[in-house]
Amino acid sequence: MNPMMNFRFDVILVLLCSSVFFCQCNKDNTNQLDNLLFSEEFDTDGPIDESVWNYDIGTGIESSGEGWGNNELQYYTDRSENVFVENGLLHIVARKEDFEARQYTSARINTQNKFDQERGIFEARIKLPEGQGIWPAFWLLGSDISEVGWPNCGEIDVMEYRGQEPNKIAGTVHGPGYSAGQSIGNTYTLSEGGFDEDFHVFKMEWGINNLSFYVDDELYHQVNPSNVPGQWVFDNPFFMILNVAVGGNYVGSPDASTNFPQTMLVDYVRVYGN
Ligand SMILES: [Ca+2]
Repeated sequence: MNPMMNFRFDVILVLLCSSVFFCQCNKDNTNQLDNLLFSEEFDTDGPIDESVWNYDIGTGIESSGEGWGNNELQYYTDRSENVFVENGLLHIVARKEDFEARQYTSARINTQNKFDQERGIFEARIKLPEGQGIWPAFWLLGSDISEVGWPNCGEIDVMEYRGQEPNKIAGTVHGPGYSAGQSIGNTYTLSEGGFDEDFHVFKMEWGINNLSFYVDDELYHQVNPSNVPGQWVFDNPFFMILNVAVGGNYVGSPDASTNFPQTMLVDYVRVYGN
């Protein structure tokens, strides 16, 4: 090889090494997160498994304030009319009916004190309902919420959605100084069709100082401590929540165009860690 060839070879080698190193950095958060820690496949028909899940009941007045802190309109129940497992799928059903002085019922279930995890991959395969005022979500709250309150505990919305915009979902984080209207989120829009037409996988990878949000393995949102105008609170275990709200600040009320009942179907919820 002449000196010029050597030079070119060195440059190419350096470029190759840099790109390999760069890729390893990007994937470093996920490489160690391949151990299945939690798997809810919803393969037993009937009520939800209460060794894993709790029901949130009522209007939220005891915990978050009337309307679950968001002026939501539904009354959450544990009745089979609102929540059950059938044919491998969790069904959460929002209904229009008079119940306990409310006009709507639905369900919200959580893993508080039964399963929580710090860092890892949290994913669920879900087919969403649709319609003005329908607000389903797959989300996480810091397990220290009973000590420090919200938003100090942190909140990670892996997926939330406005039923009147069925082609778009959002992934969002809330914490002290960046909650509610100041939360840090981004949206993902389907190129065609709606999230009510088929199942999709909603995934959040939680590494050290990094949260990454995916739809069907497509990355659309990342958050790290430099993005949040407040304390980074994603260094404690979080528990999971699945719900379908009706009305509230995020979506507005249902109207004459909204068809009831509306059902969220969940095929599975899985958590991987190291
Ligand atoms: Ca299933």
